[in-house]
Amino acid sequence: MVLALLSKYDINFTMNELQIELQNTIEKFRLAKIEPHMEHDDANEHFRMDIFQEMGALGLTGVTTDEKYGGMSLGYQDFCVVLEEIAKSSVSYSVTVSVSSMVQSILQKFGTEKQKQDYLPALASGEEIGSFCLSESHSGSDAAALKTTAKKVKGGYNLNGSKMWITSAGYAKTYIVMARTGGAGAKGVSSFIVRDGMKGFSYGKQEQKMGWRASHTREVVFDNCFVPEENLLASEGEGFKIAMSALDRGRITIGAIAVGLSQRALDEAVKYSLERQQFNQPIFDFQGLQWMMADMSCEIVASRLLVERAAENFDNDKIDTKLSSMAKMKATDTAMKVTTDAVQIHGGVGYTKEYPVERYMRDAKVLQIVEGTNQVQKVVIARELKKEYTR
Ligand code: COS
Repeated sequence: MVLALLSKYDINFTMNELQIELQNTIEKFRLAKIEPHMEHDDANEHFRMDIFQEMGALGLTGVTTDEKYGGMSLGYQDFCVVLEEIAKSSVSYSVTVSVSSMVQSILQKFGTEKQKQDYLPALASGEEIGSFCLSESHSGSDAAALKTTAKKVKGGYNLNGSKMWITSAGYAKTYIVMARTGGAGAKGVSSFIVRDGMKGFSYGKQEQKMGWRASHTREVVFDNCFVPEENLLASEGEGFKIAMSALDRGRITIGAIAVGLSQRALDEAVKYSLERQQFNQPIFDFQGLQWMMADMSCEIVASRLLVERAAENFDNDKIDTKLSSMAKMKATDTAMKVTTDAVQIHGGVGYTKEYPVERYMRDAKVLQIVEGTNQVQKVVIARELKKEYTR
């Protein structure tokens, strides 16, 4: 079976036994449970909580969370294998898992014991989803300019403002919200745990998106939303650093999702080009197409190795902001290029909904934008370079 062999060749040479087992389990699951719905759910912007909860039952929704709180206590290299495999069928579900896990990583790193016990088990088990709220209408790349305020009042804080483009908003239950408790800039930002159903917390418009259509993206609104003191994470003024350090991890996981998407697009392109005949031969036999697919394959392997190395550093407690940004940028630019080429190789039908590659191309675009645009990644990489060279 050409497709399966291709899909696994590139990856197996660096995977350990546990990762191979994880990949096999997820492959069976995604082909049986996710793949059959994707066409319909993409067309109808439909998210299925039961799929997420089934992934939870397999342990996939709390991979890096401590066993003590119901997670699998695995590393980021293992988590990348998980996300990559889910993304081969659905970027939407892979992203939902990734963002919910980023929320868990924040709670695990910065939460008090009580906060961990209160929120982690439901998130790790997949019973609930977590959401990360940093961006606002006027502060996307310039995250430290956020305007949502958290005013100190008796027993807690009153939140006012709104957050934009929030993944899973509406069906997530736990939201990590960055809001301003102090003056202008990064040092005035704090992080809070906000729960669905809190008074003054509501949902704004749901975005109509080009891709990631089975995952909802929505505005969240705070109108005198009272958040008790015990929901502050770490201490006042730490919020921006909490968000940035979470993004160091999140960017690696977006890279892993991009690798899975790219691999699937290559699988489909090779399969189609071996079947499609023109001028009395499979179009695969034309050197022009062979070179395209050779380049696609090479870029995917390079991206995967970069993502793996970034994840390995995290697993070894070597926080490497520069490598996270490199992995995100390289893997997502690769996904955009590879999915575009996959459409090209399919020709006219590639542009129609008869084949899934048009969805892959739409899903790829936003990977270059979320968790910091790839232009922001270059800013981060350049700043780290400057630090290294002027130390
Ligand atoms: N980990 C921990 N702390 C970090 C950090 C990181 N990765 N990056 C920055 N910080 C700290 C800095 O050390 C600094 O603290 P000190 O003043 O105590 O040294 C503080 O945070 C402010 O950092 P900086 O001055 O670099 O902030 P800038 O306003 O210049 O912003 C960028 C930097 C552009 C890199 C940041 O705003 C960014 O990443 N923007 C993109 C936002 C994003 O990804 N949004 C997506 C939301 S989720 S879809």
